[in-house]
Amino acid sequence: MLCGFAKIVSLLAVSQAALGKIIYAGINESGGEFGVWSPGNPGFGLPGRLGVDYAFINKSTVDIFVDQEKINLFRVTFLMERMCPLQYGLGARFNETYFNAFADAVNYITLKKGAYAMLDPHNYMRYNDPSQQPFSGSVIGNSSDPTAATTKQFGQFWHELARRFAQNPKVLFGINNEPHDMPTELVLKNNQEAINAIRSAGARQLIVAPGNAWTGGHSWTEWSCTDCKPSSDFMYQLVDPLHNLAIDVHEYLDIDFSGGHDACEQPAPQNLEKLTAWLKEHKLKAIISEFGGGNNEGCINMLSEMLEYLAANDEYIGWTVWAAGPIWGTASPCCGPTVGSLEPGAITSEGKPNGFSTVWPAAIKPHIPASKLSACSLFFSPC
Ligand SMILES: *[C@@H]1O[C@H](CO)[C@@H](O)[C@H](O)[C@H]1NC(C)=O
Ligand SMILES: *[C@@H]1O[C@H](CO)[C@@H](O)[C@H](O)[C@H]1NC(C)=O
Ligand SMILES: *[C@@H]1O[C@H](CO)[C@@H](O)[C@H](O)[C@H]1NC(C)=O
Ligand SMILES: CC(=O)N[C@H]1CO[C@H](CO)[C@@H](O)[C@@H]1O
Repeated sequence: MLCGFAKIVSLLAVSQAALGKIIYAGINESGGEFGVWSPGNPGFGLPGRLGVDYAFINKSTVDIFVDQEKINLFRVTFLMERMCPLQYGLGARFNETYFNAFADAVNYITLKKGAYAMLDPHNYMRYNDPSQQPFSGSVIGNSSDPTAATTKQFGQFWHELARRFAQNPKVLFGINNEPHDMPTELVLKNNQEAINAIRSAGARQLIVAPGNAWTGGHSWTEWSCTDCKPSSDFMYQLVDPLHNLAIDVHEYLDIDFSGGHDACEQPAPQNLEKLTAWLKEHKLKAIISEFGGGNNEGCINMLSEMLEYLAANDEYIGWTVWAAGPIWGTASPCCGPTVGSLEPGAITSEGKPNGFSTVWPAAIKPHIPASKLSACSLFFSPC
């Protein structure tokens, strides 16, 4: 945390040379999954009210991010229990009202603004009770739980969602947010079912597959519970006939990697080393779809260091920082209670400028390879 300024300057100098491999840079648009947290009340918040309990994006702030900040990727969250109401069950039957609002957000980002949108079912690979997310809900494919949705149903859900976006080359498919505390074999199985379903729907875009243990990069090669073998033992077995697959990784920089503290104490370059080696060994790419740090010199240095590391290693093709979104209000989605969100125009709970005015210009914006971000990727997405 000492000599921070000198460090930032030298990192920036390096960054100019290292830029160019990052294809996607952007932010989480969190909000479509909001308004369900209520211990002991499974139905609470379902279906929820658009614009009150939850909302997908604010088009004006998406404009700011694209036109002024030059990002090209938004991760757009939604809740599977809203897309597939409990009375329908998980599968191909959607709530068209919820879908239309979600599609409107995705289409605005992609068709109107020309950026990419990663679809993010923010469900921890669980379905049926989001009331105490991230711990509630039955694990998808848990065959000893009669109330759990099956892996096959998960495939039906993905087939339908992918079919609806198959003609939009700016859409990326994030299979699910942060699987955890479940057999890693089952994460692999559910991921593979989703990949098969997406491809069989005729969709050719990039698929982003998570591992177990909250898809943490630092713990990629480690056991995370009694039945939770390392993600590294399984995820290389995923088969995509189009070879347009990347690994989804989350990496916060605070002491326990949760994003809940304002101090950054976990250096990404060291902590991602084993994951990077694994990606290299299996010729895989990764997107860091969640990360963040607080509004302080230590975090600003360490965020810069992290983005520098990603730019310097070909295994990483993109990132989205956590989080903007229209209904965070003064709440902090990341990194201690005083940072606020990254949503332009919003303030912190202390009435101060939020992370969009503090962390973003200091640590994130300098690493957006603006002129180099291009629609021409290594992958399917055409220019
Ligand atoms: C579908 O979503 C709309 C908008 O939130 C809601 O009013 C309606 O009750 C939902 N339908 C079901 C079956 O959940
Ligand atoms: C699967 O379901 C059984 C029965 O409800 C439960 O005991 C077990 O913890 C569940 N497994 C996971 C990974 O949630
Ligand atoms: C959307 O963002 C604009 C620009 O920051 C702001 O003026 C407006 O109040 C926001 N709308 C909502 C509903 O949050
Ligand atoms: C670090 C962080 O704030 N993570 C949160 C992301 O948002 C989900 C809900 O949308 C929370 O459950 C996580 O704790």
